[in-house]
Amino acid sequence: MTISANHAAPGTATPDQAHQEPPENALTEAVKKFGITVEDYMLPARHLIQMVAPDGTLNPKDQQGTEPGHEYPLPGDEELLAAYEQLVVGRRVNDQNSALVRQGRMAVYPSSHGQEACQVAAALCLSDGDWMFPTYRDAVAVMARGVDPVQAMTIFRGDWHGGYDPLEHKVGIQCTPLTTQLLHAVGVAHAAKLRGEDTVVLAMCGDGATSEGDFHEALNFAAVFHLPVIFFVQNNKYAISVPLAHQSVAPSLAHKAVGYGMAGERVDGNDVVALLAVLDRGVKLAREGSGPLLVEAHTYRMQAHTNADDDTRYRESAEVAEWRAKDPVTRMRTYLTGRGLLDSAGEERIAAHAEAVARTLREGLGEDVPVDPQDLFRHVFEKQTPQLKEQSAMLADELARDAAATASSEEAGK
Ligand SMILES: Cc1ncc(C[n+]2csc(CCOP(=O)(O)OP(=O)(O)O)c2C)c(N)n1
Ligand SMILES: [Mg+2]
Repeated sequence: MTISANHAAPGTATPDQAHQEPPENALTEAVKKFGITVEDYMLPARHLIQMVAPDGTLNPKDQQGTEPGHEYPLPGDEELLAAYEQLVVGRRVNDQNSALVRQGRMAVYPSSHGQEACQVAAALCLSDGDWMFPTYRDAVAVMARGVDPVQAMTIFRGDWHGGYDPLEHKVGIQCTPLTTQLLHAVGVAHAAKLRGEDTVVLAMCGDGATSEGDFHEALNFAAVFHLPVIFFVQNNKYAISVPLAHQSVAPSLAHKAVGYGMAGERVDGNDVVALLAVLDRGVKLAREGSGPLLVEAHTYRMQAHTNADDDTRYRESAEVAEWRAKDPVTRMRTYLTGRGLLDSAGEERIAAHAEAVARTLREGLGEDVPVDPQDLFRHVFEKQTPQLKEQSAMLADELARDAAATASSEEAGK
């Protein structure tokens, strides 16, 4: 039987219809032009999609992904140069933030060092009206989407709810509770579809997050309601200290898509060219109505989970070294230089831009922000609940008593 992702809203089929083949839809239409079955379209290509090899050379056409329905055009030069600039900025920002943590200017930073190609492609594949739903590790993607760098990093200082306005930028708040953002993403896509808007939503998560219950609910809902969502999974091989093999035995994370009735694809997550090729086409098809897509990017978390983690306790340095040779930034630099698209003047300009962003972060995050503890209770609900009012009053009382005690001990010490 042919699998089809076309679905009427649940409960609308009559008993007779339940035994019929689902009607054709935009996905079956899209698949027709590839000349393959829907099953073959949904299954990931047999090999990872890779366009530029780790040594920076373009793969021969027959090695870029040749199966029908899994061929991707090379992105344009302008997009590739913009991506390279963001890669360099992203790397500099990751390293600057790690230094700010050591200086006590940031509480915590989950670095995406090594994953910058995923971060950049996630932002560049979207149009202005689209939405992005990031995790705690996706600050570079948030920045590449256009959020002010200091605002994007404020959450890691722990002194304010988020730092930026999600509505203004169409970027959800970076979620730490795993996979909650996928449900937010699906909700926004559903609302946009009901309103007849052509918004595409990119929902990000890690490999570990694919074992969460919310992952299942989000994917199933998106497939059943045929929503324009790209689930973008950065498989960086670890969920803190747990390697992927200890929490999933699926043939690949991209294969999980097929069980929900959506397409899955595996991409070299350190090859920004391949990522852009796959995501650009995914966004285009989703906008045209072909439903959700899961893209699994194979990458590697080069540093510890956060500054609170010691990765030498659970992985070998040889493994990290192996991935250093697949670095996304040097790969792209070699590729663009080899094609004559990047010269030393271009490099210098981009490096100066990256340095300016790092300076902005040092200055912006170096300032101490006065914190009002009552902010804990503001912006939670439109109208404060009785419980929040009670808690707010308790906190005010406690702070007043603390202040009185401090004042009297200072008086006694005079
Ligand atoms: C619901 C929930 N359960 C557990 C945690 C604790 N936790 C934080 S990060 C993490 C690992 C997530 O791994 P992965 O999804 O692979 O993302 P990565 O950190 O590798 O980017 C866990 C278990 C959490 N934040 N939320
Ligand atoms: Mg992970």
